[in-house]
Amino acid sequence: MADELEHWRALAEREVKADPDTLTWRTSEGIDVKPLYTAQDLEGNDYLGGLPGQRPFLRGPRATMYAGRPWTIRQYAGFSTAAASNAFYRKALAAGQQGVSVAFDLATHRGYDSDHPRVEGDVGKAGVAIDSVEDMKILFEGIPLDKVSVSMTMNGAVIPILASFIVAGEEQGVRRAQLSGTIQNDVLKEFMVRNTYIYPPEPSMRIVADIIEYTAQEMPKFNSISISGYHMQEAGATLVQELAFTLADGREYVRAALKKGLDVDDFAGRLSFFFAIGMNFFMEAAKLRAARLLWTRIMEEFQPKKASSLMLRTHCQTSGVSLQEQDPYNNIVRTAFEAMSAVLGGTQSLHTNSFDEAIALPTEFSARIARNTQLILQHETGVTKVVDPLAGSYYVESLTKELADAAWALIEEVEARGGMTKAVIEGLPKRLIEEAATRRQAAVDRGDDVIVGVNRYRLENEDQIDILDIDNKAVREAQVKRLDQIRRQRDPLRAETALANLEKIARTGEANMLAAAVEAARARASVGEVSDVLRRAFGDHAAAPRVVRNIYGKSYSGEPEYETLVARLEELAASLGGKPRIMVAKLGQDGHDRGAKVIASAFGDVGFEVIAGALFQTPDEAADLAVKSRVQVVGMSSLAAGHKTLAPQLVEALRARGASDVVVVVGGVIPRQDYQFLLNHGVAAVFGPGTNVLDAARRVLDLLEGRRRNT
Ligand code: MLC
Ligand code: 5AD
Repeated sequence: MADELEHWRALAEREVKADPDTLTWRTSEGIDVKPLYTAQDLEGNDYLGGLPGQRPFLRGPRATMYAGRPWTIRQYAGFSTAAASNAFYRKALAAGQQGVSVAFDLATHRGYDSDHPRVEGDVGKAGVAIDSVEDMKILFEGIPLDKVSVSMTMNGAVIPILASFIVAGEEQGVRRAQLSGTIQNDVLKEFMVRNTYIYPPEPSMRIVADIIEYTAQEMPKFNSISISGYHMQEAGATLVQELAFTLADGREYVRAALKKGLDVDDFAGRLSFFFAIGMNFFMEAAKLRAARLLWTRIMEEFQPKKASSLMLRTHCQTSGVSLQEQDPYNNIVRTAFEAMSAVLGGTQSLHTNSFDEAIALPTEFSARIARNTQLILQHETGVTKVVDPLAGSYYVESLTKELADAAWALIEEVEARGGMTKAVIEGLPKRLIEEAATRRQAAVDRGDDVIVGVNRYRLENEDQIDILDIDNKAVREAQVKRLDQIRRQRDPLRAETALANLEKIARTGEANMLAAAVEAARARASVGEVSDVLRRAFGDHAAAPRVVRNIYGKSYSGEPEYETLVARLEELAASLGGKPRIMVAKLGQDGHDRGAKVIASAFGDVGFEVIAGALFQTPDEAADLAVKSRVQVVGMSSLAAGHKTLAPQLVEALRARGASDVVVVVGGVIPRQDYQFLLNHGVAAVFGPGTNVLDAARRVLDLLEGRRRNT
C-alpha cells in the first residue's frame, strides 16, 4: 500500500505539475479535504464498525432505517389565514406529503395578537396568523390529529400555541395522549440566531422545562423539543459550529428537565433534533452520522436505562441561504443534491425548499416541485433500499471522525465556560457565527466561493417568475374581526381567572405553566393575552446589537478595488468633517439579521460609521434613532416580506421629523416586482438577494456624493 501510494503521488504530481498537497481544500470548518482517501485513512478511526439501531447509532437510529420505513416528507408551510393554510395542507397531503409542519407568522411567534399596533406589517406574511383556539381549529379542520403528525415551529409564544393545539385536538375529539408531532421549543438558538424570543433566557429555559415535563407526563407520542442547528447554519455557522452548539444546547435542556425532578428515561426518547443540509454534499451526510455518535456520548453521562434515550432522531431542511434569486431554477438542482445528502446521512424527516426561496414564500407550483423532489428520491432512486450506504467510504468515515472530534472540542469549550445558557448570555456562539458569516460573504463577493448564476455564469436578462403575494391588510382585518367575536362570546370571568392563575404560576413556579395555559386556551384567552401575562411576570428580552469588525476588510486588504473605495470614503469623510453615518435598521418582527449584521460589519470596515438599530423597531422608533444619531443613510433590511408596509412608513416618519434628506435604502428578500413600488415611495435604492456588498457600498456612496453635490 505504501509503495502504491508513493506511486500515486508521483502520478498526481505529473498530472497537476505541482505537489498533490496543493490540491487539498481547506473548508470553512478548517478541515483539510485531501484529493484522495485510502484504507490508510481509516487506521486509528475507532468510530467504525457499528450497526444501525445499536449504540452509538452512528449508522442510524433504526435497525432497518428506510428499508423498513422511509423518512417523513414533511414540508414546512403556512401563510395568510388559517383557512388558506388548511387548504394548502390538505392538498399537499393528498399529493404525497406525509406529515404537517406549521409556519406561523412573526406576530404569533412574538406573542402578539393580530390587532397589536407593532405587528401591522407582519400579520399573515411569513407564516399563518394564529390568535386563538378558534384559528387553530380551522387550521386543522379535516386533518385527523390522531393520525397525521404535526410539527409546529414555535419558540417564543410556545406556551399559548401548544396549549391552543391541545385544546383544538380535544375539541376535534382527539385526546392529548394521542397527539403525535413535535414542538420546536428550542429557545437557546433564538438568542443566538433566530431571534423570535420574547422573555429573557432564564425564564425562557423554565418554559422549555415545563413543556418537557408536561409532554412527558401527558403526551407520550409528542416530541417535546426540536433542538435546532438549522438556523445556525442559515445565520452563517460552519458545520462544526452547528453540530457543537446544537448538541451543547441539547445537553442544557436535559439538565433543565432533570432539575425539575424528571427521570431521564421519561423524556429523553422524545427529544428530537433539526439540522440544515447545505451544499457540501459528503460533509453534510457525515455531519448527521457524527451527530448521532456524539449525542449518545453526551447522553451516556446521564446513565439512562432505555436505548431510545441515547438515540438522536432528526428532521432536516435543505439550506435556504444556499438558494439564490438569480436564475432561480438552479435552486431545484441545489435542493435535490441537498436532499440526497440528508437522506444518505439518515434523516427521519425532511423539508425540501422551493426554488423561489430567495424571493417569496412558495407558490403551489414551486411547492409541488419541492415535494416531488422527495417523492422521486423515495420511489425512483433506490436509495431507500440499503441502510447507511456511505458506511465504509474512506472519505465519509474520515469526515465523520474529523467533524465529530472538532465539534466535541467546541462542546467541551462551552462546557468549560459553564454550559450553553451562560455562553449564550455572554454572546460567544453568536459572535463566532457572525464572524463565520462575514467571512463567507467576503469569499462570495471576492469570487473565491463560486455560486452559479450569481458570481459566475450570470444571466444578462432574468425572466421574472410568478410569486406568492399576500394581502396582509385583508388578513389582518379578518383576524381582528374574529378576535372581537371571541372576546364578545367568551365567559370573561373564566378567561380572567385562568390568566391570573397562569401569572401566579409563572411568578412562583409552583405548578406547570403549560397545564395552566391549557385551561386559559379552553376559556378562549388569546395567544397575545397569554403571552402578555408571562411578559408581566418575566419581562421582555432586549438584545444589545453588536457588530463584528475587521473580518470583511481583512480578506480584501491590499486589493485595489477595495482600497479605492476606502479612499473615496476617506475623501467624503474629510469633506463632511467625519465619517458618513449609516444606520442599519430592522423593522417589525423580522428577526432574520444575518444580512443586516454582515452589512453593518462590512460597511464599518470600509469606512462608514455604523449605527446598528435594535431588532423589532417600529418605523417611528427607527426614525427617532436615525435623527438622534444624525445619520445620512438608513439601510433597512427586510427578510420577512413586511417591506411594502414598513419602508413607506419609515420614509414618512423621517419626513415628519424634518429628516427627508436622509437617504433610505432597502435590502434583503425583495421581489423585483416590488422595486418600483419602493422607489415610488421614497426609497433611493433596493439591494436584492445576491448583492455584492462592495457594490452596495459604492452605490450608497454615489448617492451620498450626489446628494452632497445637489445641496
Ligand atoms: C421509523 N419508525 C419505524 C422505522 N422508522 N418503525 C419501524 N421501522 C422503521 N425503520 C417509526 C418511528 O419509531 C415512529 O414511531 C414512526 O415510525 C415515525 O417515524 P419517525 O422517525 O419518528 O418520524 P417522524 O414522526 O416524522 O418524526 C421525526 C422527528 C420529529 C423525530 C424528527 O421530531 C419531527 O417530525 N420533526 C419535524 C420538525 C420540523 O418539521 N421542523 C420544521 C422546522 S422549520 P414512534 O411510535 O416511535 O413515534 C423552521 C424554519 C423557521 O424552523 O425558522 O421558521
Ligand atoms: N412557508 C414555507 N417555507 C417557509 N420557510 C420559512 N417560512 C416559510 C413558510 N411560511 C422556510 C424557508 C426558510 C426557512 C427558515 O424555512 O426555506 O429559509
